[in-house]
Amino acid sequence: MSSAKPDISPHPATDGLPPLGIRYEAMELDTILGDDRVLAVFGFGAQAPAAHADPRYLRVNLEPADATAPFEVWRVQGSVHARRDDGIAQSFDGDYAFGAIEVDEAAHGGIENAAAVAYRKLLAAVAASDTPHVLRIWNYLDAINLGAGDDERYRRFCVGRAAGLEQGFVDAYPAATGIGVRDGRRVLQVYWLAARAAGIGFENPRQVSAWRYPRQYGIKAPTFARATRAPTRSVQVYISGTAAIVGHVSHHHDDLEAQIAETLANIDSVLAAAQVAPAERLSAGAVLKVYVRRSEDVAGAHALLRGKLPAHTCLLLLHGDICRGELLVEIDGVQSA
Ligand code: 3EB
Repeated sequence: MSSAKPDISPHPATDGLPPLGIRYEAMELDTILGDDRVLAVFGFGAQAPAAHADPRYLRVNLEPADATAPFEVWRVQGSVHARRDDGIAQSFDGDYAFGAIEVDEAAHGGIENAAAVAYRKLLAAVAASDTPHVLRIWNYLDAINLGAGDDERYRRFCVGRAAGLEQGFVDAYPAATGIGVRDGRRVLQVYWLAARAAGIGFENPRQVSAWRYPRQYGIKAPTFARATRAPTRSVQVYISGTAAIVGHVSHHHDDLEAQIAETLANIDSVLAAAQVAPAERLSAGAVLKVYVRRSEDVAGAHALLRGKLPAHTCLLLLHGDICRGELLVEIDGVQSA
């Protein structure tokens, strides 16, 4: 008889990762990257450095509302190793991994196949790692609303993403964001956060799950959870891109204030579903990114959110296109408690 204690747990060990540190910081990029506890750094818009030899840096081509946007910095507890191979940038500290891939659309026959290629590479990269559990994905593509009906670029992206995901995640769908950039550069950008332990996906009772959207929104439904609760020792919930969708229907056309109120109601609802206590929901422990379609709405969106959220909630406002033409604003972020 073996003296080894059998593992009777039906679930993988989730012994409680340290929460990821997520902050907006206005420091020099090289100073930030000098810290080996930094897992990833994001710059936003044309003023940010386009690239860096360090694989941990990624520029997202969404223009910030303020001329000088801070960097978004992800910090971990372990020391980070980074590498770039086969066009994929990755960094690891043992608990977490950051990964980023950019796929040239023309080189792959268009956005649909570029998405399939990106997701196949993502799955292969995480499967080959000690951090196979994808907690969160961001997708940024140019001209997201271009094209009519099922030919709309966002819908073709969804078809390609579904094809690329045939192998499937090891867990249920992670939380995600899908937003349009306007840089005219037809390069699909996908980046992700993965962990050595699995998170738990949550849906929003006020919304139809994205993967169950009816046919009218495209051939292949989007594949994401409304939120992922990270396998952390303290509560940390990654909130997907959230907009004024109730059921599966967009609400409050042309009404910025009502769309923001509905979006915040949706975020509160999904955080409640993820068992975040009322006092912690959209509290000072939230770091939120606000994507605003029309530049003339940015100041108004900022003022409305500042009026509704605690003073210490971190907000970053970016010009971005939302994947349904009638939506003026979308918010994603992380709630820590
Ligand atoms: C929505 O609720 C808004 O395609 O990955 C939000 C988050 C949206 C992620 C995606 C799309 C995606 O349907 C759009």
